[in-house]
Amino acid sequence: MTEGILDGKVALVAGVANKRSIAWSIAQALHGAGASLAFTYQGERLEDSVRRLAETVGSDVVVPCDVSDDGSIDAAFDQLGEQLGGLDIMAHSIAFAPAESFAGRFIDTSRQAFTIALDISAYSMIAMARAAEPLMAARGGGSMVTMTYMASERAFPKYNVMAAAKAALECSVRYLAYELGPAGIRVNAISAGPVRTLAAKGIPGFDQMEQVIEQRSPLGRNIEAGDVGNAALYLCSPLGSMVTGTTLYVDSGYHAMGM
Ligand code: 0WD
Repeated sequence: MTEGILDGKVALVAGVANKRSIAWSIAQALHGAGASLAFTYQGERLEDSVRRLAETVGSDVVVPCDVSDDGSIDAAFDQLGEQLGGLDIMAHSIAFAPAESFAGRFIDTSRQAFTIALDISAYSMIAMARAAEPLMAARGGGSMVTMTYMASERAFPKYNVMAAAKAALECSVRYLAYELGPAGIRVNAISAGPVRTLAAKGIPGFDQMEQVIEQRSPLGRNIEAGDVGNAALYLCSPLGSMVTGTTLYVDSGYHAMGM
């Protein structure tokens, strides 16, 4: 049904670590709809695995980009601009907080952990949006999507400083949507239910989060990364043409429940 809907479109996917990454599911959904793909990876550690995955979707545009470093972001987008000429879609699927942030009490969050979590998980979306803006404007508009979690709105034990980072990210999405709207660029977030990825392993009580979804969500089962990929495809394609500044829940409807 969505085959060919993104023919001729160029999409950048940031945040692939391995085949379980949500970013990889987004890449597959966009590729399945006809988009040409480019990837950024965090550092040498991930280069081989990202290159290998990129090959399977016919992409050889694989560029290093450590979002904690402005120089790295500038260099990545210079290279992407040269290689691609423009950009229609950007998927930001990146987050990080020091491991100890998830272990203790939120009240004990250090200034340093707070700064790192907010920098990598929220500021990076602002910086990447700024770098992508001229590439999308050159194509007459575009669509950006980022990944969030409902701990931004309600307290989830142990999610701690990452929850504050996600709240900042969701707020940033609204401001980016407001400022980029006149250029025809849409900006949205997907609030996903728990998905078993590398990042999820670092969150204590992840199993319990999955159990709660099964027991209490309207649909009664956990989501899969592919469900997020499909939602991203909707937001980044003409199907979502008038949708911007919003958070779309892909969580079996759990957010709708009071208890
Ligand atoms: O249940 C889940 N897995 C959920 C994840 C539920 C709701 C939201 N999310 C969000 C995460 O918070 C994140 O924003 O989805 C996004 C993607 O997370 P993921 O797919 O669950 O995790 P993973 O496969 O680990 O990808 C995150 C990647 C990093 O991987 P590792 O595990 O190596 O830290 O973010 C990237 C990196 O590839 N990343 C960076 N990229 C560039 N520069 C940086 C950095 N400094 N730091 C982390």
